[in-house]
Amino acid sequence: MESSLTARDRVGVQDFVLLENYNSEAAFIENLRRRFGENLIYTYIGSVLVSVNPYKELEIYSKQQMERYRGVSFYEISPHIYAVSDNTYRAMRTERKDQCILISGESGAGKTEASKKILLYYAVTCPTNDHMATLGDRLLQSNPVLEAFGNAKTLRNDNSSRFGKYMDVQFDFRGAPVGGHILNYLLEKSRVVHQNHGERNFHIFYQLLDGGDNDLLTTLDLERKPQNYHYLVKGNCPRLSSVSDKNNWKVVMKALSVIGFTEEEKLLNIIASVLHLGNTQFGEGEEGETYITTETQITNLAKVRTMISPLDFEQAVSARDALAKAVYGRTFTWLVEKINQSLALKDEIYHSGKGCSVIGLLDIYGFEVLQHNSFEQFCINYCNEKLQQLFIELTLRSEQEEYETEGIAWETVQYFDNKIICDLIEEKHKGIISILDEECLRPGETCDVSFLEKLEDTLGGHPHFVTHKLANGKTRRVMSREEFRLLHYAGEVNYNINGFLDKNNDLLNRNLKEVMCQSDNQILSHCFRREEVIDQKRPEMAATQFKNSLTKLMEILMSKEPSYVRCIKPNDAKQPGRFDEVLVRHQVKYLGLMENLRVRRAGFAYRRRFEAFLQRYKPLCPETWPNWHGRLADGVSALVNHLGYKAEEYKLGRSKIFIRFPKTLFTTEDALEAKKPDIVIVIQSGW
Ligand code: AD9
Ligand code: MG
Repeated sequence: MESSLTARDRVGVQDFVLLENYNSEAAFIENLRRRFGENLIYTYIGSVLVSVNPYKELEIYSKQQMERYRGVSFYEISPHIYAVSDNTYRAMRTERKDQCILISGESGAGKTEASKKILLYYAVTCPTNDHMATLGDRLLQSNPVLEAFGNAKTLRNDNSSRFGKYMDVQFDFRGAPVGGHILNYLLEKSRVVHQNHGERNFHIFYQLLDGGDNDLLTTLDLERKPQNYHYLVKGNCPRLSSVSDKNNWKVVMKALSVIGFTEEEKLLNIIASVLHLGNTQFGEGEEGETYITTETQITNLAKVRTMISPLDFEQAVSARDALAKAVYGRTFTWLVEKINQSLALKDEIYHSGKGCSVIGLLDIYGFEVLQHNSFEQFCINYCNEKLQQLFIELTLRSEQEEYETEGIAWETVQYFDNKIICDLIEEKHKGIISILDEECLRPGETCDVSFLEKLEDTLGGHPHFVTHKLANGKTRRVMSREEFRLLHYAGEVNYNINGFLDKNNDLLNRNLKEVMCQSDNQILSHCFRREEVIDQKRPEMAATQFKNSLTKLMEILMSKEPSYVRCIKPNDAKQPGRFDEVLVRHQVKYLGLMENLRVRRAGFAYRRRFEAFLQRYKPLCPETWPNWHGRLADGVSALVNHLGYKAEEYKLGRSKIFIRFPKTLFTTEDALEAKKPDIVIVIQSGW
């Protein structure tokens, strides 16, 4: 604990519950800023870890650091992602209850880095199981592979995850990692065919072109320059200063081999085909029919098979793009399946009857507000609403439960319940997703505009829904006629409806599916099943699929004991040492950190188990020093009486002491600090 007054002034408090004025947002941010200035990027709110992205390498992740955190109580040592990793692990071991760590924060805030550090901690510090000695490596190596295929450079993050990821790590009865399983959510497929200015396509394309050797590129008939490929030039950003595509290519190829992958050739063929597909140009015939004008592309594409169909020009372009998206998206899902096979728990462990426990890691896209927000942002922000709801429910519930088990009266806390926004989006028949599905299915002329009208008819008057028509000039920002605005818990977002129906439909020309089924490339024939072509039933629409997968995810998370890491991005320039207060304040607000702190401090700033409290402060009281032999509660009583705590300053629960004001604790800490030389002398003289 950073105890002396001067240190506290300089580096702030390491747990926000110790802030004198816990209702003040300014004090909260000042505390973050001070700590950030000292490279102390981690701070607690009770057991929640707040992390500020340093945008530079800090020397705090070494093996020695891991050792420092092993088996050490949360509060004895400075806050760290390793402390959360270790505490979660120990809770799983001692309580035999499955755990999960939920990492949230906006794009670029450090979620993926945090999840990698947690995984590294387990891979390095946990015992190994003889059967699964390499599992730790495979768990770690799944990251570069998934990042190559699922991450991209965006304006906000040079390595932005464009899919959501939930990973279970399974441990055997001895605490060794023995298996893993990944669930992936909604890859942003539209990026395959289009990128906004300053952004890139998925990393793998550039890695292949930059890192693949000459023979490989010749076989795939690819040229080195990304500029030669339509699908790679939309963002006008072929290279990144912060990333070496060539080195990463090597890393990814090595990772694939650690995972035990044998289908590189087929996989790269698909990646190359997507590029060739993007370069396929169409011409218009005399009778309006479309023909393909680029011969080389067709020869190449024939390797995965393709065909010509009577479509007009626009239809042909959109069918081509739909095919590219489908091929890439399904290949990504296939890749996740492959990784899962490699991480799968071995039968002999599964059937050993000794039971496994699980730690789940959730690293999912953060709340996004762009200049132009579309269907993808709608889904991403909906997901964040759900996670916020879970967070509120679980933190409140666990606080209440703790008060009850300790026999201390619960004091109600006011907070904003975002259920109303979740309902607005997901409610059956009346919610935005239902209305969107209905519009997609309605026969006759439907379009994005009719969808917007339907939304206005059904949802007009909802306090969190606004459109140009409904706004009546009352809104702060002028809205276009093609937008609807949602007042999310994290702020207002305008969604442009163009493309909503198409993206939700996610339809692929049946003939194209048929061709893919027949492909000689086994990955493709696996991804496009014959049954799908024969089956006349319409598959679920994209938003509904996403909603259902989120419902399942919430069930998984609810069944586990959660820990939280809340990530904050200090500036938009991706630079070290810059702390933009306005930006941080916004995140503190929408991550609900002030509410979190209020809930945590409802009544009491600080709580500690009797034995931990006694152990730390026993030198301050002759009755408890050097050892207390009676009941723990009596020892704590004797101690606080001696220290002169007044009745209103604290309460004794069944196993913990609850202290109302930080000041009380600081005074005690300062007394301990002042006493230290004496204690050292006592210890040295062999007491
Ligand atoms: V997104 O929603 O996937 O776009 P994330 O995942 O929250 O986003 P990410 O973890 O990718 O962000 O972090 C962005 C960049 O910040 C990284 O590439 C690092 O350069 C940098 N970063 C993040 N955390 C740390 C850290 N603990 N130490 C050093 C960091 N650098
Ligand atoms: Mg990420």
